[in-house]
Amino acid sequence: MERQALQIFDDLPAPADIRSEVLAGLNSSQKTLPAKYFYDERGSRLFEEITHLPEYYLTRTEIGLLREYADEIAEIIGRGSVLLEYGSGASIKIRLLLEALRPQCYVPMDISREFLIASASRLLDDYEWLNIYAACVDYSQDIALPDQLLNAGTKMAFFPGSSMGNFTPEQASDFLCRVRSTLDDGGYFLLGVDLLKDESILQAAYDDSQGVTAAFNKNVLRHLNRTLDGQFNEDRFEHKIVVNHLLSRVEMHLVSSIDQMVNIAGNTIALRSGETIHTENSYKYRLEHLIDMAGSCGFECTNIWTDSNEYYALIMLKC
Ligand code: AVI
Repeated sequence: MERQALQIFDDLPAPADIRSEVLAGLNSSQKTLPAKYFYDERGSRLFEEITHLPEYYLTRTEIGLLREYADEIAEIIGRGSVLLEYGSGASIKIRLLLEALRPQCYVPMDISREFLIASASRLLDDYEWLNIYAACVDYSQDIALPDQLLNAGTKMAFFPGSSMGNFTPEQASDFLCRVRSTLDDGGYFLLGVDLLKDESILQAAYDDSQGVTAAFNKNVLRHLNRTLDGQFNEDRFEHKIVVNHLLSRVEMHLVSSIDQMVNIAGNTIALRSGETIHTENSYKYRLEHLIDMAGSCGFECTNIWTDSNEYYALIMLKC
């Protein structure tokens, strides 16, 4: 591909889709909001802060694994690949692979446009040889990346941070199959997943002592106030975590602290005191289960790298 340091591709859902998705969730018997709406610019910054919290073991464990195994990963993939990252955020982790992999093109995909472009620009300053094709997309839905990119060589998809844990098992399976069809035969998928563990560790990781996760949870209300002309008052909600053993997931909720009526997108939503809006699921995986799911989409697992506590795993899948 010809060198053009930064290209930008936009394919975000139209505001009408956001409105109907949000109203459908708020009108269900268990109120819900899609977790992807945490991530406006402030939400992305708060999530960055979470990743540095002592209780949030996921990021530092994954970074440790990437540092330790970057060369091994590069030996498997080779140089000159097209490197696709789903949910690239601040594009920090990819830095641990870039020198070893030397891809011909890096394709960060994220829903937060400001964050995506700022992160891509910082990468270009630091890696003058790098081509970046920044895609502002909702990767939980179908994405049509241009053929010029998809036909350019071996592709490796990277989905770190246990972000797949924020999908339901059905969404995770659909996602794996969509990545498989984007990659073609010969492609690779490096996936970071959080593993099942003790409740106390999970509870602390999602309800930290500094209240950063609480602020992140409430940020979804601010974001929707701005995007859909809403009137949520975040002081009337409490952050709550439920470790759901039956479903192997940590749930985040916002609990209404009073009976209240909230206007949003031209509708009025009634909340009783104590009623919750379910804002996020973080599924925790068993390795065998994940490998089975990937296998049913046509992936073969070639490598598993875990830390000494077996809290977290990096998994290499081959098409
Ligand atoms: C992005 N995602 C994998 C995080 C998680 O752990 O589920 C989001 C998060 N929610 C609360 N803390 C962090």
